[in-house]
Amino acid sequence: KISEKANPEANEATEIAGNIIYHAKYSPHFSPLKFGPEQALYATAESLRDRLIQLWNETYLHFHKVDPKQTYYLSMEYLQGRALTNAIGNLDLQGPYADALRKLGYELEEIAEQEKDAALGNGGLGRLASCFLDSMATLNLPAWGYGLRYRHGLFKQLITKKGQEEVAEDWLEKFSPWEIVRHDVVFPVRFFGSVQINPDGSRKWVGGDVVQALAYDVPIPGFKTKNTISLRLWEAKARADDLDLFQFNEGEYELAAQLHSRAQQICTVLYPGDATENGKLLRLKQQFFLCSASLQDIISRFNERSTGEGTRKWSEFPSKVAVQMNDTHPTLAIPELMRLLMDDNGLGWDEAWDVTSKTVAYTNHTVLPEALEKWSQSLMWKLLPRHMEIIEEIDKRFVQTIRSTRVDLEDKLSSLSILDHNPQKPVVRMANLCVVSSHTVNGVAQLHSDILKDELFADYVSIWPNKFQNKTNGITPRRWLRFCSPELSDIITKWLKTDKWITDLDLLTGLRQFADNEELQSEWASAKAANKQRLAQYIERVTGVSIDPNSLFDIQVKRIHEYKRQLMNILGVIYRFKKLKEMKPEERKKTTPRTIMIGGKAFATYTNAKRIVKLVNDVGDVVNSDPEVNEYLKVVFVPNYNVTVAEMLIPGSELSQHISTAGMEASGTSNMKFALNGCLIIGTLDGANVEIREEIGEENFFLFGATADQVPRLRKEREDGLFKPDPRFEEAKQFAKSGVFGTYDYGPLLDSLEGNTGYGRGDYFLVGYDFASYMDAQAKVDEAYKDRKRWLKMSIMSTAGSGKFSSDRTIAQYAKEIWNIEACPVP
Ligand code: DL6
Repeated sequence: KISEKANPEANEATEIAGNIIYHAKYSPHFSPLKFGPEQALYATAESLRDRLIQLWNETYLHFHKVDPKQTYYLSMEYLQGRALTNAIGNLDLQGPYADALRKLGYELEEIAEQEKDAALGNGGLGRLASCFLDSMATLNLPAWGYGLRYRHGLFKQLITKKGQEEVAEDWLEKFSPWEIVRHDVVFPVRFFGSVQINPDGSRKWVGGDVVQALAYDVPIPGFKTKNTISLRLWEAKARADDLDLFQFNEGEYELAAQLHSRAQQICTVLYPGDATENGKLLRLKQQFFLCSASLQDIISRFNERSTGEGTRKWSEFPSKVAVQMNDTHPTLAIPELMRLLMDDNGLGWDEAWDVTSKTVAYTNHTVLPEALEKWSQSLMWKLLPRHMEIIEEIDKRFVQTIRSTRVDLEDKLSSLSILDHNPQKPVVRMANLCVVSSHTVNGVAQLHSDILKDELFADYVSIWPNKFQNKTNGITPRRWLRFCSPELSDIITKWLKTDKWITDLDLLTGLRQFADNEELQSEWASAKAANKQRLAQYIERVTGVSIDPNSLFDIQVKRIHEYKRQLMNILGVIYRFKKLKEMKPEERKKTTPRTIMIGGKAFATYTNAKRIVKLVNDVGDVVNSDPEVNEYLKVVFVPNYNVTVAEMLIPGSELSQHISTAGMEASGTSNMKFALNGCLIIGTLDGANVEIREEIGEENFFLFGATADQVPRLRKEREDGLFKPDPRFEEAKQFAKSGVFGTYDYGPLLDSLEGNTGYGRGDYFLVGYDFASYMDAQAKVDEAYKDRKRWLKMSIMSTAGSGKFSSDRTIAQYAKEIWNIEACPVP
């Protein structure tokens, strides 16, 4: 007792332990009398939740009182990962929680490992949204996220003899302690139906199906601040009286509950397959559901925060609300806001348009043509008849304006308009709707924003030169360094003599002056070694492959896509394996031992991506069991790549591959996480790689490959048969086809690297062209790794140059240059 009085942390730990026990007893989710690790996780999370609720309430009340302009971030995806360690870290309660759990017989890490990832995303776009929320809260910005509460996320990836298999994600199978259901926040969302014209000429959307959107708030704590914001996730529900009791009692159970079942489908999975008409309809429903529920909520908050002098003027709306559309998925926010303003609130077209276009902004995340969404007009008329009327009117007015002001663009109008009237396939082009309606459009790295301005949206730039901006992506330094690599973080804090870098990442440049310092280098090497050791244990646990912690850890983790060129990576591995096999034992001993880890999910219907996963696994099986070679080379496919796996891989990485065809990766964000953790990059001049290389210094980056402006010419040459492949490329392909890696037919995959396949033109992604310079760069990596001092210096310089890539910087720029919002710290 005496020592606790003298030590406030010990006091706090005792209090927390008491609170954990209280929750284990009185907020039970399991049978009583058991306090295993799982029970401890839920009780610990609930004790934190108490604090988060308190902070959330204070934040909400404060925003309500101050009534600042608020941003709403609309995103179909969030990749939140685990929340426990993050909440404890952001609330600065690491010590007390670790002590409290120790009193109860547990280590904090052991309990944290019980938690499942909240996996409501697919890849970089979703993780970016989650990093942004962390920064919004940390910067005390009045900003919120809106998304959907998918019960089964995207999918869980299993690796079997067949390659990738998908099973439903089970993060919500038991209860999630992090969400607070708001039974009073429910909005009706309509689908189908028809448009009724009232006697006064106004229009109303009536009939159809109506489902209820119920709000679940996930509190997002800022780092060392009281401000705690919301990720508000919508769940779709039918009402009790939607159940047809008569039919039910007649034994027609499915028919009786069809509205319930249709509502349930909406939040079942993220990106349901869209090859069928049903699949397309469901995706469109999901998008509209997110937009409609969120906008009704935003409008009701706008009215609620009225100063008490009667209802607010709608013209004030853009000075109180900013809506950011994360890619085109939430585009329906535009016609839905127009509809709510006109049909439900009586505004005229001009007034509603003025409000809408001053409120919404759009971030583009890809230039890949197949990812630029287009919805069939007939599907839209069926599901959203009123919205189609509004979209037609927006398009008509846009076309009229251009016709009367820009005759020079007349022949461009067919591609600039929102509606594509191609009789074979009339569609709505969502990106065009976004550009026409938004006050600001941004890309996510300088190169990508330049491509948007110079190519994809060039004609729009000539109409609205000031509409287009760049906002280079960023990552939160809390999750991606402080919490996932405490060892390296402590070293950084020690050498910088401050931990302020956690919220002011530019301070990392202070490490540059010590990059040659032997003491720092040795501490740096031991932190890296500890992280590698931890990673090696993890890999053995999940794959059964034992890897050498002294080998060079080389990692490529991201969604599997042909433009990201995991195929080039594995062809390089195949070539390396062949050469190692051909070497004499004494020659092999001189090589740099490497462990190559590749991870990522292939979209369930993307055949070539799944073939790549299979190839990596097959190559791994052969290489890892080859007694001559496996001391020098190991190949591991890391299954079910997600945020938690990334938190294990990234701190233990030494080299990471960001090798997309130049011009195709909008930004990339894992490149930033790796660089921040002192991992060197082998990469092309693509996306944010360009800026990372500028910041960390070209001598610290293994560059190769064609540049974005060379790509069209090279594709043409490839098509015209003018390309002379490097012999190493041919040798690797032939070896891959030779049957060494099993009986699976890799012909169709490898043939996409030549001939008229893939996108209709052979080797669209230029693997063949870039392979030679890729292999040369890999040889430079091997040499550099042999020089330990040089490598460590490069590693320190990578971290030191990563300050620009904090999502705090990105979000501060969005706040100032797009949203026009200011910090609103809770006192
Ligand atoms: O901006 C976040 C993230 C970028 O870092 C990636 O480069 C980009 O591919 C990704 N874009 C998407 C959009 N859909 N597709 N494809 O996920 O956004």
